[in-house]
Amino acid sequence: MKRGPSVPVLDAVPSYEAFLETYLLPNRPVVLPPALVEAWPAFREWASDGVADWDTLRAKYGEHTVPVVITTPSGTQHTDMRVDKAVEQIPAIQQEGGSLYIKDWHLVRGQRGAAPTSMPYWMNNVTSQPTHDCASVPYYPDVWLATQHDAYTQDDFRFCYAGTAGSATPIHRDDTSYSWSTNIVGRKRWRLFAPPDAHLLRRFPGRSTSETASTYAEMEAHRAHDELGQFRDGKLGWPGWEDARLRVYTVEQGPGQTIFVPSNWYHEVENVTDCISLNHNWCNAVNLVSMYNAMEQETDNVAEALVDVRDMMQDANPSAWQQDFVQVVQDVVHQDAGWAWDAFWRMVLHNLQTPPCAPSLRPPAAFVHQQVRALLTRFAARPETPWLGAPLHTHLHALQQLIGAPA
Ligand SMILES: O=C(O)CCC(=O)C(=O)O
Repeated sequence: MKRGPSVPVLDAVPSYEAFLETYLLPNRPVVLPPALVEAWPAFREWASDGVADWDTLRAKYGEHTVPVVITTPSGTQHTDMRVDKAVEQIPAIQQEGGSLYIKDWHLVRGQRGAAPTSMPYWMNNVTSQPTHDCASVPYYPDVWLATQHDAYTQDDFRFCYAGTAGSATPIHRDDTSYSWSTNIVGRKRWRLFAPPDAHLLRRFPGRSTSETASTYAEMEAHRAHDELGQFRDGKLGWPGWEDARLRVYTVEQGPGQTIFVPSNWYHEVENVTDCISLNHNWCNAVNLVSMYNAMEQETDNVAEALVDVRDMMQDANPSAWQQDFVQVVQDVVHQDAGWAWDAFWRMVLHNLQTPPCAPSLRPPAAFVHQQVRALLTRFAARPETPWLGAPLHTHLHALQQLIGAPA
């Protein structure tokens, strides 16, 4: 039996400094203990005798419309349906030997406007009720995406996953953001691949756009049939898998445990029993460079794809095409990625001007300023920067004032 690297599973909640130094800055995964979330209403309400309580979910949130994946021996179906309808189907699907998975459910957003006590968990920036106990979740407050989320994007990046035993999420990565996943009830098996091993998951390891391995089980089946490397039909398979399978980090997550999934780590999740979990994708100053790099890459890709549009604009208006072209590129980036430069810099400015939490729960200001200063310098050299609108330049100016960056 092969044994790969493992993810540390902590019995005690570390201090913020320890979390920052040992996991956040080095970008390493960790599993945190139930003590972090024991006060959450969901932790009491969503399990009955230690088993997922589907009836409670149906009674409380039945009218939410959610994405659902149903897998049966005859195939996999992706659909949107109400939570009550999904829950009603579970017995029949399980009898067929299948699974049902409610995924990417914006439960918190769906409860907006409802009483704070109807929230599945307590956070001062979700409920705006400072009296609620947010001290039990010491690291959650330093999140830059969710605070003021409506101001930056349409998304709140908070999800609930509720699935029956055997349901799974194939190998993927959450772009450059971090993820918290707190398992409220049930057991999940996680497999994670460190960023330097990402190429080993590619069908053609040297080509970053080639297909990514879909699931661990499927890759192992290829291996069992001697189909790694050269396929029977002559196509090259996944020659990297032989190494990837030895380097995979595996951990089983129990009820109440929270896994920190670092930025850019590919991962796969399998529900060993019926599971309900709460997730949150987020960023802060630590992975800001990664977020910036992704935005830069997306902007360059879109500009390159629109080169014909650029030429047409240039021909039509040789003296003043840049501003219009830059705006078109920003609009497309916004459509593709959910945000563009304006929202990125607004997010940075907002979180520097109004930090979401106390200094003891975020990296030192000198570190944050250094991260932002380096990005401002890079941004100043980008070809589109002079042509971006006045509001964005106002944000940049305010940031420069705040951190003393060169104008
Ligand atoms: O629990 C799952 O099925 C997927 C969760 C996930 O991929 C994440 O939190 O990043």
